[in-house]
Amino acid sequence: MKRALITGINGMDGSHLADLLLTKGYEVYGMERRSSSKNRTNTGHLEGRVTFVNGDLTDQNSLVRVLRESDPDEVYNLGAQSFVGESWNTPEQTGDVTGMGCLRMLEAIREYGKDVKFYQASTSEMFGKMVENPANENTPFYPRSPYGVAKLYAHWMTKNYRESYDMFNVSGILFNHESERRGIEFVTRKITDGVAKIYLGYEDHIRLGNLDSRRDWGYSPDYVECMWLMLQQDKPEDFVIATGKSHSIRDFLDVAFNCVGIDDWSNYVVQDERYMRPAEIDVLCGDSTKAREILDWYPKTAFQEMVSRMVKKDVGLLSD
Ligand code: F7E
Repeated sequence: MKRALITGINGMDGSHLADLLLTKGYEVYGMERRSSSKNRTNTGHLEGRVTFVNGDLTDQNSLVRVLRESDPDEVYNLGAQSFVGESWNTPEQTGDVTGMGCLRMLEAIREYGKDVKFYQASTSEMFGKMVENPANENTPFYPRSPYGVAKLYAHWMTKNYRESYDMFNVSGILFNHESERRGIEFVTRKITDGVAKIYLGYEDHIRLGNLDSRRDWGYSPDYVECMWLMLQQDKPEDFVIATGKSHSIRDFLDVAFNCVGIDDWSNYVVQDERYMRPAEIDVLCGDSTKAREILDWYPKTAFQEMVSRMVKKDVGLLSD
């Protein structure tokens, strides 16, 4: 039986990846920080099936301990300060967890000394102000946030340790991906939660920032499959994972409001300066031809289907 360690187990991707690996017969270990109030909203259903271990990406020795406890064949580094907007408020902490945290895990694996395959959660935020559209594995990077810069450091460290120490390290450069388990601070879930509240009569508007930015949005359960596939290859390589289609926040609003029978949402959305970013990425769009050719991966869930699932889930949660 293979053993996997997932950092960031309680996040959206961590919980979907754990679900997937359990169906494949893995013994799954999930790393979380010790805290008095556990955030197991996404992982409550995994209690008893996943072994939760205490560790912190800002504490080198805790990572070595976690590796000894879990003795993994595969490590998926999904832990991060992952909210781009927050990274301007806490740039140093973002650099420490999101950038240095990856280096610490790579060092811990070296120290541990056994053959461990390593997956790093790289991101389309590294392309930032895209110099080529759609972006592929050879497109130059131009991050636009402290988060994007920290992720780029982690990305290059993953590659550097692969080349320096012959480690099986891969980076998945994933474009935006969402699901019913997305945190409420991200725009997609903020919208689906807001639409559900308006539909049920709890609120009368949603406050948002820039409505014109465009993102290439896929569905998280489809995307975690790539993480696993990348570690099953003979050769460690990096892959761009995307749908190849970009939609604006306005498009997202159209579909989400449409799910509850509202065609014109203009009276329900208020633009608020507080949610504007110091530097914005206008458009992100990715080309995952390499993943299709080598991993035989393609996105299964359409944009409309994903939005509709998220709205339905939020209406259900608020109606309970
Ligand atoms: O913003 C705009 C905002 O916070 C998307 C993370 O998973 O994907 C995610 O990062 C867009 C931006 O996600 C609001 O300005 C407008 O243009 O949902 P988001 P993100 O920044 O794209 C990448 C790939 C990651 O790696 C990240 O970890 O939506 N926007 N109004 C807003 N965004 C938020 N959060 N809130 C608003 O009210």
